[in-house]
Amino acid sequence: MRACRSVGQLESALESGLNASLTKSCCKESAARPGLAKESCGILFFLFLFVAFIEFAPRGFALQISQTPKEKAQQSTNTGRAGGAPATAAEFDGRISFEDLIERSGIKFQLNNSISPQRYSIETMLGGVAVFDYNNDGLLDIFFTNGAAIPSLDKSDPKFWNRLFRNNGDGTFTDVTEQAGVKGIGYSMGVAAGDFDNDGYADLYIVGVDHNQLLHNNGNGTFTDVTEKAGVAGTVPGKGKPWAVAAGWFDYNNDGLLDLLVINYLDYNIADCKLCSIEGVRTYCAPGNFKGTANILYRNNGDGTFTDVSASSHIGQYLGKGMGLAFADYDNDGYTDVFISNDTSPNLLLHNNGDGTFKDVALEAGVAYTASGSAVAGMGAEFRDLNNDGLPDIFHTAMFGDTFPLYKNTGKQFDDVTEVSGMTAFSHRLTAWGTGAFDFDNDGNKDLFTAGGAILDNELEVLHRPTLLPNGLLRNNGNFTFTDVSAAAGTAIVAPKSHRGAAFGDFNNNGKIDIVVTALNDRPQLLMNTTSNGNHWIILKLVGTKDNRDGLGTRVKITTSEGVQFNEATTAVGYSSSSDKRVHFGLGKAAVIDKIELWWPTGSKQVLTQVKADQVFTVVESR
Ligand SMILES: [Ca+2]
Ligand SMILES: [Ca+2]
Ligand SMILES: [Ca+2]
Ligand SMILES: [Ca+2]
Repeated sequence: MRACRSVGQLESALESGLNASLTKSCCKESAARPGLAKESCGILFFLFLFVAFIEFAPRGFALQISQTPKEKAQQSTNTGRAGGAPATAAEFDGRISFEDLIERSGIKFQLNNSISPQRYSIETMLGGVAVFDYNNDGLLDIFFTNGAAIPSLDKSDPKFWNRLFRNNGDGTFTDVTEQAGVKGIGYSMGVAAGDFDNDGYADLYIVGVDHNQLLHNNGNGTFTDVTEKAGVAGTVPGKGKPWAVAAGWFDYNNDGLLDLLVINYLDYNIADCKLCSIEGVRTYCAPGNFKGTANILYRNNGDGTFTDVSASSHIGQYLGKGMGLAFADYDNDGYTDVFISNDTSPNLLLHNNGDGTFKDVALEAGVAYTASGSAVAGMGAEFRDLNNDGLPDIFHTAMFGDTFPLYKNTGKQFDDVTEVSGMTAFSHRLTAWGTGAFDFDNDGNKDLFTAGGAILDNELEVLHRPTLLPNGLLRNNGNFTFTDVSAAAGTAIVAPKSHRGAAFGDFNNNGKIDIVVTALNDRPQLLMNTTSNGNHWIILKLVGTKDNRDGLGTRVKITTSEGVQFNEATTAVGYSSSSDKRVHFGLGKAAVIDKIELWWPTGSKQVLTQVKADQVFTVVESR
């Protein structure tokens, strides 16, 4: 969050007038509309692929397919769409497309930030969303964080409750907030789902301005607040409870137990916080008006309690203004590392030394600043291998004028490839929060999604730029270049809103990654992936036995007739949000995976061969 860095930036912003991105998107959309002949051609091609799939689908594989009945039912009855709506011709030309099905989903949630004339700064930072299966029926459910009254930070009015929606498997969801006991307390921001006690049920950690909360999943549809017993209230000695925006689960010491990293934002107290104006108009303060804070690392003791190891791990010595959090073992030494995008202060790349300590190597690795030496307004973060060379790369969103930095992992350091990748042209006039790298068209290359929205709710008045911004969709061309396909991906992608958090997962188990996006003082978007190109896919559900039950931190390599791909099991993706733990791969034309190699965090390697495509496949860690 940054209102403006300098008078010069403000002046250039004023000169620039209205953000051209919306106009650009609209023009491209009309120019890109396919003609009838192309649509007909696409339909015939799809039919050919469908017949070919039926004819040549491989049979009789040795490995057992492990799916829940609902997963099987979903796949057999739903070949591409939620809600059972008929396919439109536009879906058959193979391009990435999404449709917002929130209206028919039954999800009545509205993200309520309780905006006040004082503009206390916290209002613009909401909110996160988690995509996880809380009741283990094979269907991804959705949890939203929510605000509270201001300045009391009281959540007793139902319009401020956090909300849990159960996926019914037919495109609709049921609000189970009250029965589950997950209304929450205080002004909530981020959420992280993870099974911290390895009982097979995903638990929730929620962070916020004044309260963090650990909710244990009881396995019967209810949750119990165990924050106090577990010792994870999010307080810092001598500092009280800092304003936290994100958290993530990972096993930093490879003992089979998920540990918890809490990302704190600013040294802030609503009772005496600074209030700011631009040219006499009250608006949100730039982060430069506040000090940064330390983050918190909690080590899981395995008995329902955690120990604050921020000091001994050295995590606590690195101050920042943390926004985005993402995990990956970027140097393949078997220990999960941490990337944190900071708001107007240098990013952190915390190398896991394997002895319980971390060292910030962002500067020497080349990810602290952009190529021009700037510490930009880091927002949501992603840490995934974008060119399938086995080395996880780094991407994060930022604000208008920054461009969104993209860093290619060369094995020795990271190269800033923002300009040559096409990211500058796409993003230099955009502001975005949530992000994620997923293969939306199942062609074997992970694409990028960005959730757009200006930082100020009165951006138009004070900076002469629109407050509501479109989302962005970038198709990965496979050679570290990306093509902006937002306008062609459907009106839901480019619909301007104050988008914030985004979480990713396959809600109807059809192999295409869907997205849920929050928007300030608005309904969320339920972006169902309607891409139709006949490409194959697999979703791996990892079950750790020696390792953490969710398998988070497991590195996965697959080999098919089309080459090799890499991914890693993580739920910490983007901004304030938590995505499906299952590992997805698009397979292109390959209907079989010749080899799946898994490196579990505690050190064992597992190899599977000849696995059939187009299924949710459970991999239990071999003992
Ligand atoms: Ca479920
Ligand atoms: Ca659990
Ligand atoms: Ca590592
Ligand atoms: Ca792709």
